[in-house]
Amino acid sequence: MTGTGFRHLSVTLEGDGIALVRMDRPDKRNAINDALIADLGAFFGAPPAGAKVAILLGAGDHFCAGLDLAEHKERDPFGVMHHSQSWHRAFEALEFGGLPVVSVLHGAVIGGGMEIAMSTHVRVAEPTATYALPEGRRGIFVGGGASVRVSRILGADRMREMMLTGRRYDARAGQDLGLSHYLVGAGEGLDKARELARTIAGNAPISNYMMLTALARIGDMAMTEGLFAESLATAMTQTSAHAREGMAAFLEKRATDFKEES
Ligand code: 1HE
Repeated sequence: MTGTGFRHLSVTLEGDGIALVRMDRPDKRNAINDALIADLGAFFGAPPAGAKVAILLGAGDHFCAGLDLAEHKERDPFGVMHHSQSWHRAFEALEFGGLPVVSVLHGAVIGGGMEIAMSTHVRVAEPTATYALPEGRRGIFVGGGASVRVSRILGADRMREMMLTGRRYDARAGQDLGLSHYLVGAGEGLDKARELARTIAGNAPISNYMMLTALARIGDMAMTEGLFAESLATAMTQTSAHAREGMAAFLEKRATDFKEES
């Protein structure tokens, strides 16, 4: 199945419930304009029925070159606030919408491209991947969530140094720093992403849902609240039909058969 109605995304629903979501502006290095943000928000806000996992990638030689500097228009502070928040809404839908997302990172993972990438749950990098936050050179600031999501991974100290000096991290350094979870050979990213997506799709849907919606939020809480929220999440999960099926399948030495729960 191929999705329609998007301006800069091409979507294919493969077998096994894997949705291939490709940012499709290779001539502009998949730079993010308002239409692409709207497409990402629309897809991840309402993923197609049957999608269990998404793989997000960029067409051509780059994942994403960040904010579209050509379509960038001057706005008043209110306008910039709305624009930044439109990115936040799209990437919130991506991170917390309930659909696990595996990204394939290659070439430029720059500025807003890094902000999208760090919203994805599992990141596979190829050797060409380059990470940078050149906002300081352009006279702007991050506005798509990097101060939170990149900081969580690198720490505010390292992110600040990266922005101040314009440092670029290559794929090896990115892997060592946690910007990617897997570093594979040239051209091997999509195969690895499919392998990981199939594993994720085999988990109980309710467990995946809790991992996506609870863990990052619990990480933001103080210990008492975090432990309480964990107990609530486990109470929801462990009393589900998926838990009964998952544990029974193990004890009966058979494959699991997870049905969608209401
Ligand atoms: C673009 C963009 C873009 C390419 N906006 N048009 N992002 C940046 O500062 C990154 C800017 N881009 C680059 O550094 C380079 O383009 C790349 C390293 C990504 C790729 O280099 P290369 O040699 O493969 O391509 P190119 O020749 O530089 O670009 C090809 C075309 O894509 C060219 O257009 P053309 O009409 O001349 O063919 C470029 O203008 C166009 N292009 N990147 C618009 N970003 C919410 S805040 C987020 C803030 C940010 O994201 S700041 C980071 C912005």
